[in-house]
Amino acid sequence: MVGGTLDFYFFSGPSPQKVIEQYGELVGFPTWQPAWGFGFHLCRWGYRDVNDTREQVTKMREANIPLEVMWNDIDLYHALRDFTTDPFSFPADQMAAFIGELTANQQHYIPIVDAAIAKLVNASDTYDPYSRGSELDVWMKNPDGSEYLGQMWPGYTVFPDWFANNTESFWTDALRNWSISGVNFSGIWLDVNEPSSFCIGSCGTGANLTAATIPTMFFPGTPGNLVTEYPEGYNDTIWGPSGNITINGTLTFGNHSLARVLPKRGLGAAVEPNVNLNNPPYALHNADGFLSTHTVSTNATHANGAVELDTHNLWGLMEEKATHLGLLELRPGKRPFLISRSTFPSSGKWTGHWLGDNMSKWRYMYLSIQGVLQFQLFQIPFVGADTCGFQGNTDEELCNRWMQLSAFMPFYRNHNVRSALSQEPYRWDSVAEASRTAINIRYSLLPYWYTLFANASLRGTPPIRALFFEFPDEPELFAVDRQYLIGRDLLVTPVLTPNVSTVDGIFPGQGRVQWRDWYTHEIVDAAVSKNTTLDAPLGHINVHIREGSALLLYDRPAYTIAETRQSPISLLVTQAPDGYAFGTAYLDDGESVPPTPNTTLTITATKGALTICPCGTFDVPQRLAKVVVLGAGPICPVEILINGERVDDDSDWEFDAKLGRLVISGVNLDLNVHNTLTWK
Ligand code: MIG
Repeated sequence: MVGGTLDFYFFSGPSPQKVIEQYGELVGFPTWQPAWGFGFHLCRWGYRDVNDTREQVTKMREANIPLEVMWNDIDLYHALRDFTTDPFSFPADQMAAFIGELTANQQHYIPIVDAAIAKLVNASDTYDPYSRGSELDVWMKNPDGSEYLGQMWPGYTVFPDWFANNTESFWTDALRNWSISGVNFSGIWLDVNEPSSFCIGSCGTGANLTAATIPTMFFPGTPGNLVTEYPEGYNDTIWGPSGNITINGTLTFGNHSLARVLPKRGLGAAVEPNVNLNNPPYALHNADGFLSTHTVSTNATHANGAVELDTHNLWGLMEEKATHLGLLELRPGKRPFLISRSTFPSSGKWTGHWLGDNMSKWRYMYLSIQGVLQFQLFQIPFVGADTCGFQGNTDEELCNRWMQLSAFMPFYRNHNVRSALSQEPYRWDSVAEASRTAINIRYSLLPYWYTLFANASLRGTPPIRALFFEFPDEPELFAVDRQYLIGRDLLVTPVLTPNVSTVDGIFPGQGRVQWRDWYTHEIVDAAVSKNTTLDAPLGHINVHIREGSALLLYDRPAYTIAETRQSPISLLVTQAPDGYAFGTAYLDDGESVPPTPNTTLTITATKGALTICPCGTFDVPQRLAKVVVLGAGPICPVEILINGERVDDDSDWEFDAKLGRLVISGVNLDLNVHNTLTWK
């Protein structure tokens, strides 16, 4: 914002997490995500037609890499217009059939919706959303009351005015008509809703409409705009144009600079008596010059008389709200799924977010961690980066590491720019394998993710945490931005540089907290208050479990979220040296808008005992099949009791003295009742 009256709120905390929760109480807690939203999403700009899109779904299945949601970018559109399908490459009947196949396989489809609406180019042109919107008077205006003209991919455009009376119902109708006509989407991707416009300010009234179409030569991959970049350290001559690693590259990481030279800002603007809307005092200090560059002009006017100068940041927020409410109307009672580019305080009530056009660079994979952490502060916790990178070409090694990192982020989508090297995870064997490994862990952890997001929606608790959120008294953690926590209990230490097979990470707790390796269950021999070097060969992401945790898991993660949710349940309990462990798991049907029946399981451990206590009205269909207790030792138990009854068959449990690991597998318990396990 560049002016206006500023109200300041102070949040007393005292802990970092309390501050975030208190901010959430002010701006609104995040919307509930449907369970399927936590699946893996695949997208790119440049899928040529329905068959090209379908082929991705098939190839993912053949490679046995779980695909939950298939997306299309603006390739889908006819003449690049919103709410259409290209009659040749994406005919509506073929789209309906394709989405039908996805639905039959319990998969989902998401299309893009651009902010600008194409204006008719001549009298014989037909485009219903424009005509209908004009009838209902829902477009933004110039100060003189005439229609405000912008320019986007389809040519000259108008923009919905979310302050006008009919705009929400107009928008819902447009979504409904599109959905009925063949694009039966499960969710919506809101792009360019800052909103973007190619003209610098208004394109002016009386412009030549037919001449306005943006030449597709502006698209990446066309002459003059070729995609030629590769990740740092990429060796073009040795690796060839496939992005495959054939030998280790030369390390050039660290040369990349993001810094721009900013001009000095002038003083004295505030004393101007009358604000010039198009050249106001306190222009943005972003080195891009005119405030309206590539967005709607600051003097564009809304139905209530408000001007863009004062409401610019609300455009995306109001579009998100309208889209969320529209989806609710289309599918009453079902949680709307939205991903949006523009956000503002309280956007999290309506939508999730992706971090926008990043580059296929190691540096941007690293930056994605702080991006996701920032959006936890903003109460828009369902967020993720374009995995494997958007601009430029990726390569095998970067995509391998990134597919693994994003599997431990809330929103998990691989997205690519038009004409860059294909980067679907099946394209390289090592990336396919790394993805299967990481997605398998992600899906087994779904109950944990789901519980963290329930706590976000109920009280604003951030699901992803900087290390110092959990350990605020350890100053050595304040600057850590290459690791993060998922909830309280999982520490992620990804590789963020090329050509390495180890990674350095710090283990919080200053030696008082034990951390165990996710894969081996071994306790890490961690240095106190400084980095420990961990093995991290390609295809392996380090994840560690905090002592005192009790994680509810799906024992048999499957191809889709719906199938995974049928899985029997297992418990992974990591006792602290005094026997303590605690965790909760929030369970419901995964799709209904709360209030909806739900049950919270509270899992508590003490020395030699574990209780699982249900509270709520949701009937938990899955049974508890397995319990793993780490730190149950050091002495092998002689007797195990489940709800007071002795487990007689020795093959139903085993004990590993070195890990202090007790595995009880012969379990088949109803989670709707109170259960107790004891061992001695
Ligand atoms: O002007 O729809 O950030 O994800 O692929 C570019 C094409 C418009 C910007 C989005 C990007 C998307 C692209 N869009």
